[in-house]
Parts: sequence; structure tokens; C-alpha cells
Amino acid sequence: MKTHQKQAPPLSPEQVAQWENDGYLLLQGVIPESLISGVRDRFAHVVDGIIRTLKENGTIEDEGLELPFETRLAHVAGAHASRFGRSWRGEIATSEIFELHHAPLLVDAIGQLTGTDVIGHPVFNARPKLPGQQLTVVPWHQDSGYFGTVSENSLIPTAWIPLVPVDASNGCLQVVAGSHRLGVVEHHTEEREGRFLEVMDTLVEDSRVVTCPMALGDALLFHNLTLHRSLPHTTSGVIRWAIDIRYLRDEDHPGTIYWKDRNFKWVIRSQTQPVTPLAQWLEMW
Ligand SMILES: O=C(O)CCC(=O)C(=O)O
Repeated sequence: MKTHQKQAPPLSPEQVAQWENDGYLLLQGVIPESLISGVRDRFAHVVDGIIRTLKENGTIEDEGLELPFETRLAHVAGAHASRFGRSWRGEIATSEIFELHHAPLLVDAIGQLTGTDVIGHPVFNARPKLPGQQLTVVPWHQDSGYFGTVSENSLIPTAWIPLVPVDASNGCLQVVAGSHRLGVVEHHTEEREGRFLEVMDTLVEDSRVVTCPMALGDALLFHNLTLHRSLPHTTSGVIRWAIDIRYLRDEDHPGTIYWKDRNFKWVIRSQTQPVTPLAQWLEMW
């Protein structure tokens, strides 16, 4: 007689409770090495283009071709790197980022937390944080601060994935546990170089601030209402490379997508809807 073994859910009851109570969850070792190296290669390609542009317009002499991915942009482009922006999206909308959204253990976890088909969200960013760079120090905010109050009842989990090991000295994230219960709070545009949206410090309960050091292969999940920020990069040398991708509970509002009018939906895992193939996803960009 054939028996059907019930598959154990990917997240333990304790992990689900932590997500529900605290609005964030650190998943260790869920991103395969092959996906990380694919994304690193893609970013290295973008860095190559930046450095070639700087060389062609006479800003730099030495292209640093022998330097590793972790340091090349900082060593070669240094002070000029900020002019290429604080986060990249169009440049990295490629098969590697599509595949990263499909990392099986991540997709399992997202499916369990949303309780629906796994839907991709259109907003993702690659963020090189250079040593000492102010432009990329992201202040306290909720992602729904950007997506607007239409997203207040939506579930838009972010997976923040570092491409180098991170800790408090090189710009890891901090979250405020339980802040996802606050609703969308008021944000204003910061005075600093980044001009990011920021919430007043008075809304941040110090005793609930959690610093999140992470290893390669980890993903930090946080709710669209969870207050979070990234710390300054105070060491020298290695750039803090990270990527943030997002998912959406099926049928929820994705929020006001401020950078483009593209409320498109793409399906990552479903029993009932056709999943979006790579070619179609690439066309969305
Ligand atoms: O990577 C960072 O420095 C900030 C990330 C962030 O704020 C986000 O993913 O919403």
C-alpha cells in the first residue's frame, strides 16, 4: 500500500510565531551558493561598465582589473561611485535576480507566511555600501512609507540578502521588533545626502532595536510595516554588497510604486495560476 508522507512545513512554529510577534525573521543558510555567485557576477558586470565609463571620460586612469569584486568599485571609483546612484534596479533586472526570487527554501518560507501562492513584488534593489559613504546609510523607515497607506493592510515581505558577511561595523540592518503593529507611521525626507524617507527617532523603541549580523546564504525577512535601517559602513576595504527583493501576498495591493507606473503581478509558485516565465518577466522591465 502506498502512503503519502506529509511534507513538514519549512518553518517551525517558533519561527512563525517570531514572524507574527516581531515582524522579522532571520533565515540562515537558505540561499544556495550558486545563486549568490550568479548575482555577484552580475553586479561585477555592472561595476565593469561603471569603471569603463569613468576611464573613457578621463576621470580615472587605472581600471583595477586585478581587484576582487568585494573591493574594486571602492578602490577604483572611490569618491566617484556615488554618482552612479545608491541603489540599482534597471541594471540588474536579469535572469540572476529572477532566479534569486525563486530560491526554493525562500519561496517555501514566503508561501508559508503569506498562506497564498507566491507572488513577486516589482521593487528590488542592489545596494553597494562603500566604506565611509553617507549616501547609502538608510535611516529608520517602513517599506510602506514608500508604498503608501494603500499598502497598510498588505503583506509585502522583504528578503534582504547580503553578498558579503555583514555586522554592525560594515552596514548590516537593524529592525525594531514588533513595529509592524504600528500601522503606517509618518515619514519625512531626511536632510542628509541620501534624501531617504525617515521616521522620527521618537517612534523607535530603543529596547526593541535588534541588530542583525548575517552570513553568506542568510536572508532576513521583514514585514512592510517593520521599522528598519542600515548602519554606516565604518571599516575599510570590503564593500557591503546586498540585495533586497520582495514578495506579495496574492490579491494584496502592491502599494504605490513610486518609480514607475507598473503594478504588474508576477507569479513565482502556484497550483492554479500560470507561473511567470523568465522571458515574460524580463519584458516587464
Ligand atoms: O540595504 C540597505 O542598506 C537598506 C535596505 C532597506 O532599507 C530595505 O531593503 O528596505
